[in-house]
Amino acid sequence: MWQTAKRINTEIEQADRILLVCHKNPDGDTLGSITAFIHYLKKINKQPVGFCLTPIPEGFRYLPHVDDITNNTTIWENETYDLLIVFDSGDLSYAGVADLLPKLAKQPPIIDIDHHATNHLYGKHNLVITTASSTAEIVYQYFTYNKIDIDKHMATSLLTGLTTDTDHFTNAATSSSALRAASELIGLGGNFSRIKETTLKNKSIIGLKLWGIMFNRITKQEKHDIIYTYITQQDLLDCHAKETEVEDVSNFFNNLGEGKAALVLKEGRDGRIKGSFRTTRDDVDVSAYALALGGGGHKKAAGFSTDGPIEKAITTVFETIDAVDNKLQTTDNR
Ligand SMILES: [Mn+2]
Repeated sequence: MWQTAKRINTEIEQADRILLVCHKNPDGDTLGSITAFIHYLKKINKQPVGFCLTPIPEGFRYLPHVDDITNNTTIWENETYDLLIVFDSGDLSYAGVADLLPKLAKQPPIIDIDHHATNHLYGKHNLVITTASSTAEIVYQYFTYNKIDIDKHMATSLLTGLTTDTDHFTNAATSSSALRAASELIGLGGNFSRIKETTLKNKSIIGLKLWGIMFNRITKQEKHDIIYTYITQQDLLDCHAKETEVEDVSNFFNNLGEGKAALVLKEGRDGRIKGSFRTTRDDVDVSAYALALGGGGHKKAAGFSTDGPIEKAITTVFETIDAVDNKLQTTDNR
């Protein structure tokens, strides 16, 4: 694995113009990873260009160089880059650039840095560690392995990724190496209190009202021991809320002491239903369900999208879970 880190370092040394991509609908991990890397590349006099297909949440504006990340797709048209680095994306469509890549004048070598179990290993070099808490932890290891100095700006970026993907060091991804990395990063000047302002002290009255609606709808599906809830576009309209205001709910469900897994369904503006599974149990693999529903993710946190309306999606989801469980049983019995 660390051979790959070495090869990537050599590849970067030889490159000049480097395109960096964080996944669409970016979270703290993909943003923390890309901004730490942009900062590093600038320090060594490279020309990094950051790209994200969709807007960056306002709360993450404190990260260094977020203004260097554009959503302008013209940076792909007929352009040439020496290298392309993709952060926290299992494949290029998840990243949001599958359709953009062919527009480049020349196909650059791709570096894939990620921790998703469902990663397609689409890069020339794939620094994919599925046991890592976050992509930021892998980037931290990468810098450490290659003896690259991590300054306080990079530390804040990487600590953001670690903090958000471990849900403030509470979820199942919180390993000793994640805590060690976080501790080191705080020692290097990572601003943990600034991170918390965005990730914890960010609740609004509107947001809490939406949570109230979702909490009211919590249902336990006895057969599979799965607890679920949902939110519709009408709910958002009724509360004058934005979609981003429901983001944290599926993580919050991790605090539930009941059920083998939790599922949150959200109706999108296009009528499609996005679902996210969470579990804290080691014997449950929710990525198998998500995969069967056309999505992907980790064993303990995975997502998918399916046709609406909500009632139909609920039926589809539990039929699929049934099929997956039955298949697992047949393989077990062999
Ligand atoms: Mn991640």
